Amino acid sequence: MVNMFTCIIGGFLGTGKTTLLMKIAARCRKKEVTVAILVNEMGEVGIDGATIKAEGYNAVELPDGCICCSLSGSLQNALKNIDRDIHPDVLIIEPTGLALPHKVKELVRTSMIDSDRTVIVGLADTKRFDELMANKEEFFRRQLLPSDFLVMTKVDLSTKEETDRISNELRGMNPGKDIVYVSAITGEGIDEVVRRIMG
Ligand SMILES: Nc1nc2c(ncn2[C@@H]2O[C@H](COP(=O)(O)OP(=O)(O)OP(=O)(O)O)[C@@H](O)[C@H]2O)c(=O)[nH]1
Ligand SMILES: [Mg+2]
Repeated sequence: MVNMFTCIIGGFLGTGKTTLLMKIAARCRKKEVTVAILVNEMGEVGIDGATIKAEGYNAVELPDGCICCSLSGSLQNALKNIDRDIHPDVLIIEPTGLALPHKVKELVRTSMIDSDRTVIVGLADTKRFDELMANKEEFFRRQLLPSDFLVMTKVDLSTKEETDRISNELRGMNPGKDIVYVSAITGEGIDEVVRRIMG
């Protein structure tokens, strides 16, 4: 049996995680790559899960808690069920915007599922970068630190100069990491993200 690989989409609340993962899933579907999506939400009503299912994807929701802490056992059970029942080529995990992706990666590693590779994509909202740096800098840094590569989302909302300035700041915080500019509106960067995830 071919093993699946896993992609964790990290990023603060409202950064564009669900929007990007739907684009990734659509690209995979075109290539006949099977995708399952595991989405963790804070509230009881799973809005993201419902949106994803409405598009016809295999979606598993873990609502009302955080998969990197209180729901870690539920995450590991869900992973085993996905591996057994769906066994996708690619599993995309969207943790809550308050989760630390390296903890999720460790839980994937110790869940004993057949995942060959786990990639962490770290999303930073171009439009809200300055606000987050002003108010939540330490958390923001910790959240992005374990990323294999970074994505600046919503670049359609900023000028090229603004985007480049933010990109320089992000690079300063994460030396040596590649940064992909992405817009879900224009489609910029999405193929590049898929290429990097698929390896
Ligand atoms: N202009 C623009 N808006 C975007 C882009 N990507 C996402 N958005 C919008 O940003 C908002 C948040 O996007 P989501 O994909 O729900 O963000 P999220 O990170 O999944 O949010 P939570 O799950 O609540 O943490 C939505 O209104 C999206 O339509 C983009 O590239 N450009
Ligand atoms: Mg979301």
